[in-house]
Amino acid sequence: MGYDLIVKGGTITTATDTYVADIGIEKGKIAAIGTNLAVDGSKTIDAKGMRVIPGGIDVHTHLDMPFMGATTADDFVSGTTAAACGGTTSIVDFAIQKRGGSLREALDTWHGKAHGKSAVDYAFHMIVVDLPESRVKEMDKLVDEGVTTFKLFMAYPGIFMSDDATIFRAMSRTKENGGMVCMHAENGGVIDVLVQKALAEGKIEPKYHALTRPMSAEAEATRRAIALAEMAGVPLYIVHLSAGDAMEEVRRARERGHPAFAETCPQYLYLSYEDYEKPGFEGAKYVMSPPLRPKGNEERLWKGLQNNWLQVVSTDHCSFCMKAKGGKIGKELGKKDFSKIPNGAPGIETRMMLLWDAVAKGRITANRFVDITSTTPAKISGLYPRKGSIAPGADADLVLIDPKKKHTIRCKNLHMNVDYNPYEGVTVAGSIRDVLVRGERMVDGGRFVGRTTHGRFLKREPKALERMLS
Ligand code: DUC
Ligand code: ZN
Ligand code: ZN
Repeated sequence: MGYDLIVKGGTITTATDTYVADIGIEKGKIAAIGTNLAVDGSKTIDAKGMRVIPGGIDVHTHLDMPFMGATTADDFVSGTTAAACGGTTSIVDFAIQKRGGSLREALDTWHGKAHGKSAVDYAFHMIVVDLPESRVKEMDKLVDEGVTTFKLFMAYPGIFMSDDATIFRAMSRTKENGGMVCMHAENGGVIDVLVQKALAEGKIEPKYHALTRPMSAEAEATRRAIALAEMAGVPLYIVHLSAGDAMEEVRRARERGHPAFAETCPQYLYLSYEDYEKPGFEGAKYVMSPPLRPKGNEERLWKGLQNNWLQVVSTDHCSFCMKAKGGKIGKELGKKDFSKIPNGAPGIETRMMLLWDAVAKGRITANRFVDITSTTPAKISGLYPRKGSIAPGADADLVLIDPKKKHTIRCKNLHMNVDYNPYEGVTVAGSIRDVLVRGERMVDGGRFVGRTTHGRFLKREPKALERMLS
């Protein structure tokens, strides 16, 4: 008897190689790769003419998250269905510590939100908002349970923001326990002053969200975060980097030998400040933090991706409807005050196709595309080689891209539970045809056919970066 399933004759594309072969799958794992694998009763998927890539890994999502008086439109069911349809087979979502609460409590809450409600495999980061010395040891326990990354904020005073002492304390602990700090790097204190000043002057429209969060507030915080990591002697991962000036800080740190890493997101590559100037309240669709930057900034980020000054593209998927839906408040909350617009935008379903379009346009190679959307995210977050690779023994998380089937992004054809799409009407070069998560079909011919109970919690390995760098 042959394999459970053979993906036949596709162009296998990894972070390093491109070749035509068959992939034999057994018990959800890749069992063999070869030419003309014997079918011998196996089911087959004809992948001729398709690109076969390791499933996308989105290491930055917010599903079922309460934030700024609202709750994200997507929960784990809709968010991970959308992820699968968009070629993403694993996500790392953010659990959030309550001020004064334990990390354990927060993790249990997020396990409850995701367990039995996810189409794709999932892991968690922990957002730390409150870390007195007495709680530091709680981090070790999380690392033991596979929650190895801790997001801290230098922005959102009064909600998430940590002071330098807290950040340094958390970083120092990751040196002991093999975890890593992920940083939201914007100077929240300065931004707060600018926001209050704008509001006092009657500046209430969505564009003031961007105008009160300058690039230099991101660059300064990035520089400070790197300095703190250098003092603690630990690697650092900057999340959702938007500004070219902040990227230069990461680049400089790497050049002097400090292991600093950063992700950017499609919105910073494809959208710009001009979107805030759309008529009426339209600009609210793009209110996220950090904000969209002036035209020209995106060219710097593309250059960063080409040169490995940026290593990952994630989404920061954090969807809010424009208008209230299903009892959930929307962005309209900030109609009279931009600072009350729930921050965030949808992106989990469109990341892979937007980035594949960059391959078609010659901005990045197909191998670099796999590297920044799957392999390096897996390596940095402690999921590699189980995820992020096409190799015997790896999970059979495979995506078949039809590189010739252009399609136009339309909100009505997507699976995210949100009433707009930032890329409405944009035509991209390829389409996601088939998606497997651990050998099980999630998408067939572009249609979702999976189970939203299939996804499993991924316990991640500590010291991921040490392994990656050695
Ligand atoms: N930025 C957003 O836009 N939304 C959620 C949190 C964040 O950092
Ligand atoms: Zn953030
Ligand atoms: Zn985020």
